[in-house]
Parts: sequence; structure tokens; C-alpha cells
Amino acid sequence: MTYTLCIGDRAYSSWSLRGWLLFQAFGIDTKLVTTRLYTPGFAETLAQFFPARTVPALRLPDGIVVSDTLAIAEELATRHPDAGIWPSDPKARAIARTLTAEMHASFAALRSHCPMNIRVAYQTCEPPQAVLDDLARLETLWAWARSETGSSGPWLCGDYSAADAFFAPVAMRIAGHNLPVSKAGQAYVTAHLAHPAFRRWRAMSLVDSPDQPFYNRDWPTRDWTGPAPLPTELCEARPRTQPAPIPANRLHIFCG
Ligand SMILES: N[C@@H](CCC(=O)N[C@@H](CS)C(=O)NCC(=O)O)C(=O)O
Repeated sequence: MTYTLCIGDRAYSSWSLRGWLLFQAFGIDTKLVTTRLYTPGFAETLAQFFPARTVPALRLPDGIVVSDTLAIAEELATRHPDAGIWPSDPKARAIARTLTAEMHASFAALRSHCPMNIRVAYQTCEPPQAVLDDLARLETLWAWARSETGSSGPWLCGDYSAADAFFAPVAMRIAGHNLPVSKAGQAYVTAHLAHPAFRRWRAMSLVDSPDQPFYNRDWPTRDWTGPAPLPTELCEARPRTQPAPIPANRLHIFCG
């Protein structure tokens, strides 16, 4: 028995990305079940994950469903204490937990004005003041984490932790919506775009299902400025359900 993680459209489901990174970025295996947001099949698939109503939803090996990313992070950290989901240093861990909880609960303006859409990059999204205020709050938290933990590398609290996994969709929003951030903020975004697990997700998100026009906006577009995606193929059969190791030059996504 192992874990089973249910995720939504990779291009649009920011919470699914967070949930998936909690496995992929920390070397924990899971089976994957995919579903599509805003389709009749969504509720049907989630019925197998009672009582979850949103993605991601995780079925633990003992059958219990954990239906929220923060709870998934805590559950995995408890079950895999050496995976590094939280920093081992108590002070850095408290900071990582604070950042993660803030991300989980806040930034409504950014989230609603700039929905995650990995398939498009905009020249501008005409950010209103509330979005700029959210960005300022994010940058305050990021700078505070670095200064308190002494992190001088790419990540906020030392090594990559759950806090970084939770901010990956924000990095995607900043890059995809060309949002104004400081040099330090931009460096953090760049680190996310180059992270192997994020690159794998992004490559898969470009081909894993049809577009959801609901997420499109009328803003002028531009070319993607991050690393080019690895060539990715959608395959009909699913000979294995757990993510393969990241191959050097090609990804296969098994649907069905
Ligand atoms: N608090 C939840 C939020 C999950 C969430 O809102 N997921 C969205 C997709 S990104 C969803 O399932 N939306 C479908 C719906 O609300 O019906 C978590 O942390 O996992």
C-alpha cells in the first residue's frame, strides 16, 4: 500500500501543484489520480476521496483521506521525518511554518486577479493596488525569512522546504503575469522556474489536457521567459502509476 494523490489540471490547479511538490521535491512516492476542474468527472473522481471536495486530496496507506495541502504537509512531515519537508533547525522550522500558513490563508487579491495559468505569459496584467499590496507583503515575508534564518541560497529557510513548495505557484504567477518584484524577489522566482520538480510539472501541464478557457484573460501576451520545457509526450497507457525519475531529455505522461 502506498499514497494516492488526486490532482486537478496541472496548468491551472495551484493547490495541486503544491500537493504534488510535497511528494516530488522530497523524494516521496505516490500514485497519482488526475481529474479536471469544472467537469462532471471532478465530483465523480473525488467521490473516491470522501470527504474531500477539492484537489489535491491524498489517500494515506491506511485509507484515511487528507483533504488539504497544509494537512498533507504536516502528515508527510510526521511520516517522513528525514525528508526535509520542514527545516530541522527549530527557528527555521517555525519560520517555514509561518510562511506556509500565511500562503495558505492569504493573498486573495493576487490569487483572484492572477489565476495560475501555466500555458500563457502576459506582458502585463494591469495589477490593481490590492495585488501590489499582496506582492509587498510577500516580499516582506521572504526577506524576513532570509534574514532570520541566514539563508543565502535560493530558498527561504535554508534547503528547499514546504514553505518554498507553497510559494511555487506564486513564482509562476509573478513570471506568467509579469508582476513587478524586487531583484531579490525575481531571483527567488527564477530559482522556482529552474527547480527540477517544477520544470517537470510545467512540462506536463502544457500537454496533459485541453485548455480551460475560463482561465484565459484578455491581456497582451509575450513569450515564456523561464527555462524551455523538456519535450513531453502524452501516452495512452499507464504502465506504472508513480512518477518516474526525471529523465534527461524527455518526459512521458501516462493518462487514463
Ligand atoms: N484549502 C485547500 C484548497 C484547495 C482548492 O481550493 N483547490 C481547488 C483547485 S486549485 C479546487 O479543488 N477547486 C474546485 C472547487 O472549489 O470546486 C487546500 O489547501 O488544499
